[in-house]
Amino acid sequence: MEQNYPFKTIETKWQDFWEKEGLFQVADQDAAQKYYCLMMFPYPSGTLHVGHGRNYIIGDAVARYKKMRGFNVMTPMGWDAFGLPAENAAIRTGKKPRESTLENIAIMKEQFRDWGCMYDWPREVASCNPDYYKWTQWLFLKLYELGLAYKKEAAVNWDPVDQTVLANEQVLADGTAERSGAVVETRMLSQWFFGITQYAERLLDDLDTLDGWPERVKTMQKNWIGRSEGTQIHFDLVPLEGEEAGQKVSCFTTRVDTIYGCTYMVLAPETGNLSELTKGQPNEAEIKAFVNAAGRKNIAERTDNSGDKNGVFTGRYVINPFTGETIPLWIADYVLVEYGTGAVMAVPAHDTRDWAFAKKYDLPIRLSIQNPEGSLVLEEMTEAYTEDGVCPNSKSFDEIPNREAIPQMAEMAKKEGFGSSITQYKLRDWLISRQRYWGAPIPLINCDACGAVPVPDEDLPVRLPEEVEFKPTGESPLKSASDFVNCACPKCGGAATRETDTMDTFVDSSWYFLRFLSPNSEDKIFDSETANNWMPVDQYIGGIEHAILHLLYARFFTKAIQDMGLINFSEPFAQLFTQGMICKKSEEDGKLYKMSKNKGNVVSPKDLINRFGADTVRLYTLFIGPPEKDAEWQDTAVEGSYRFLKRIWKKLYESRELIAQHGDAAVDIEALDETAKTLHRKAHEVTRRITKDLDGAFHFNTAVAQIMELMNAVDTFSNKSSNDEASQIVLVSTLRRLVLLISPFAPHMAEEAWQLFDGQGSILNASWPEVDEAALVQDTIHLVIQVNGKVRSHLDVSATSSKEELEALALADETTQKFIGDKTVRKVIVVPGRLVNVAVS
Ligand code: ANZ
Ligand code: ZN
Repeated sequence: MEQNYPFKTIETKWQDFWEKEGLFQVADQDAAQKYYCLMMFPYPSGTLHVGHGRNYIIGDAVARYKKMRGFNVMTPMGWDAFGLPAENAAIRTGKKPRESTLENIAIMKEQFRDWGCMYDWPREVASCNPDYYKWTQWLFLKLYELGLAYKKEAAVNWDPVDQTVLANEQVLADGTAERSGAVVETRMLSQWFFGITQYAERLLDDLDTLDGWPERVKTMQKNWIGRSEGTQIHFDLVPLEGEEAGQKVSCFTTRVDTIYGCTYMVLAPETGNLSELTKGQPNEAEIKAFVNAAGRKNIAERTDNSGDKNGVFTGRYVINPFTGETIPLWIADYVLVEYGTGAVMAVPAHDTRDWAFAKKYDLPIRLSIQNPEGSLVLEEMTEAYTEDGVCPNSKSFDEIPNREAIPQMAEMAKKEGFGSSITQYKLRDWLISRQRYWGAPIPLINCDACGAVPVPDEDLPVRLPEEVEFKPTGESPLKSASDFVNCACPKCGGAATRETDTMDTFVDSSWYFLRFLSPNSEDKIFDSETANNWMPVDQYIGGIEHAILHLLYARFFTKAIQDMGLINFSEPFAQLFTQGMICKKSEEDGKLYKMSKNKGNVVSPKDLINRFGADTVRLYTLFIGPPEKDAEWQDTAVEGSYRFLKRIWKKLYESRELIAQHGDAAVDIEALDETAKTLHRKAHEVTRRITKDLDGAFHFNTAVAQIMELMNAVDTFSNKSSNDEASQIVLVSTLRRLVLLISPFAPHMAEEAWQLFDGQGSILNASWPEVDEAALVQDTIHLVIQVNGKVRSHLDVSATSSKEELEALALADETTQKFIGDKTVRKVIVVPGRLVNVAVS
């Protein structure tokens, strides 16, 4: 053993060892006592900073801990390797996306190794490899067969910077693109969708079964799915001369109770048959111009309650089926074509947006809810009344409390055939086609004779052509790759063309956890039995930014794959942990920002690992604060972790002969003096607390603090110990325990130290230390004695002393007596087990 903590040699040595021994490799058949520990697989963006490291270091600590607890830990790693950055770089530099992606993967793999993060590398997958995306395409075709993948003309989010459409999930609340930051526009385009809405109810209901998920994430998903109970009402369209009667305009409302106050109806600008509907109207040109302008605005802008509402009259009328009244039909930009039926029965008296619109365009307003006091007067209202009340002006429902009116009115609509109760979801189908190159090609062929024809299974994968030109035209290079585009129709053999859209990369990451279980399977996507045995993932770890997108899609895929009969479970992730972000002060403005290249506040792990070692970086990362919270990285504090590890090392070095002598000799509690007993008790107390910290929760920071306390106790002991054999054995046993306890956090040092005790093999194969209840029994306690709130004396007293005994002992104490002097004792406060305060005056 070297005297000075030789972290460099140790770390290289053990990283080689772990790799050679494949210590984190599990076999398919090890699923009994399984623990599937998964970190979200990263996008290979290049070099990782210490902020990224948090996720992996947490995961590695969990995996190591669980392995020592006797679990068969499955902890695979791979690459979410398709995506725009590599393609954008290709446009800038000409370097092929595959090349730069593979380079980045190599760099990041090295970084994982440098951190001491161990994975089951033989299970590695990269979503950009043909043997992976073959199965992404295969899944697409299965969904297509089931009617869950389809193409439709739709109002879509268009990102003018990245030149591609985006899923709703990829557009932020302020209407900008999550990735490029561009203001997103609305366009009508023919696109591929996955029918996630068919799973809306299950995705919502099953959230209740996810006890191991943070409430916050479940709430976000719930809101995103957005279940709404309401009524669908069909209004008759008043026919123009020569037009057929019987056309209907349907709307979705959650407030059918207000229908007697509906004074007009509004359509979304993107309504399909709008031009037909408004053909020949005197203001036809104005309508066209309005529709175009609305398309250039984004959804957030259009639906914002406080924003300006714009519209135009269609020249047409509909009939309110409840009142029989003829009311005008308008178009307004606050109505979304994608929600409900894309039409709204406007009730300006009771809906804020309708109120603003009616005021602006001077449309009639009628009260249909009266407040409980009966004090609402239309002429005096300055805004919509959106609360509950009773229904005035409502014919047979007159004066009924409005909440009771809702089911009754829906019932009537149903009976009369002009409506029904329905459940509506905010969730939209998942738009998956991207007009970009670096993704999995959609495996369909368009034939003039046969229409859309799926690529036969035996022809998968549809490979991405590698020799394409990357030009800043905003068009996918696939479009101009004629070898790729032109093909024979699998059905009739005639000339046909391939789809040139690729799939959203979230498709790739929606099923990778299943591929990890059968990474080399060539003839099927994965082995069902293996999947059933190993799934669900026991612990999933990743960023909160994936609370909606990735996690919802992965849940959807799991359910769809279950419905294909390939698996017998319906949720992929039993426990979810979302770590907080590492922030750092920016050099520019001194403010705290999430660590990122853009902010110029990135700390590279490389320099730190060179100076202090990986164990220091790991320990600091885990100690920095509660892992679910954001934390500030402080370079100077890293040294603190380094000093702590050096201190442990020094102690081990000084004790090397004792360790050699006593190895794992058992502690005989009866033989211990008080000092030795105290250390022994501390070691077991700390074990109990750390185990608790790691089992239920992810309290790494308090676990590390416990280890520091234990180390303090070791030092105190060394100064006071009587150094008899029993005391030596306690010291060795405590050090042994400390090494085991710190091993998930500082594994390299722990492995090296373990050799002192054991002489061979990995500490990962050792058992996590047990807690001996007998060691915890405390027969003396340390009593603090205060006089008038100031600490004046200490006493070691029997742990079973009663309050009265403690009071008596304190007052009898000589030092205490000295401080009381000739003053009078007014009051004695006893905190059992800890403290006595004597108040005198
Ligand atoms: C009449 C009404 C009266 C409404 C009233 C509200 C208050 P949630 O709860 O989010 O589901 N709506 C329906 N489809 C719409 C669309 N495509 N674009 C914009 N708004 C739409 O909201 C349902 C309510 O949102 C519906 O109930 C409808 O307005 C509006 F005093 O109908 B309501
Ligand atoms: Zn054909």
